[in-house]
Amino acid sequence: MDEITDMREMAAAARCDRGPSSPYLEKLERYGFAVLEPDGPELMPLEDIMAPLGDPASYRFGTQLIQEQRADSDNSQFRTGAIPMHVDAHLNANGVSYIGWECLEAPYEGGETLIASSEAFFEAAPGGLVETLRDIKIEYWSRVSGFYVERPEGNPVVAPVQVDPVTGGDALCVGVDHPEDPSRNFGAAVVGYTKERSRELFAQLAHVLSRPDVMYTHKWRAGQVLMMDNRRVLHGRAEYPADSPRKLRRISVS
Ligand SMILES: O=C(O)CCC(=O)C(=O)O
Repeated sequence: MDEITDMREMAAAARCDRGPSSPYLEKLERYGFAVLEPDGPELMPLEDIMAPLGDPASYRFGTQLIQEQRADSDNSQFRTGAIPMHVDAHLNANGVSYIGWECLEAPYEGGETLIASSEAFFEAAPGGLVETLRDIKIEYWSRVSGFYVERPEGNPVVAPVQVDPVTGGDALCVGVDHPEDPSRNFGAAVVGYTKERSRELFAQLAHVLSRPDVMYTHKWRAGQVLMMDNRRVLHGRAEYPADSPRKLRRISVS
């Protein structure tokens, strides 16, 4: 990853403006994500930012999602707890290559979006863990209703090491199970492992993914757009207080 050794440095390099000639596509290709700042007289709408990257990916709710607190929701997207690191669309029949979020209201505390570079993960992870990842498959299942377009073939079973579409190197394609949270959106288990062994592997993964040389913590400000290549970085969310605002608009494309 050139001379960059810390994800904060990478995030600084991945920053650009949100104007009509923003270089965000180059940033996205180089770093796997880009942060578009709302400075300048003209801001590109999120739809226009996403347009060169593919067609909007449909979920059960349609193609765009407003992410904010909703009373009595069983879906962690609409609550205030942490969301574990994952890539999108394991559970959705329509794939996702890029995700764009626009911040409509920033939380005053917490609620950071967490971004882990898959390339940095493979540089940081112990060799034994990477070898194990090459040998296993992980099954995922949904724990929420009305969110995903169900896959006709049933629960997806996915190899955690895939090919990075830009570098041709390894890409980490996982959702970390977090059984401590009884209301999480998805469950996951390593095929053929006992529950305990599976838990241990997810704990090891979560540990490496949270290292500062692997994960960047993005603190929101209103008007920013965060772009991600879902095939090259993982994401999650830090919890935030129930009395804080937090409103993001998400469009994913495939
Ligand atoms: O709210 C966020 O920052 C991330 C939400 C998330 O994990 C997702 O949309 O898949």
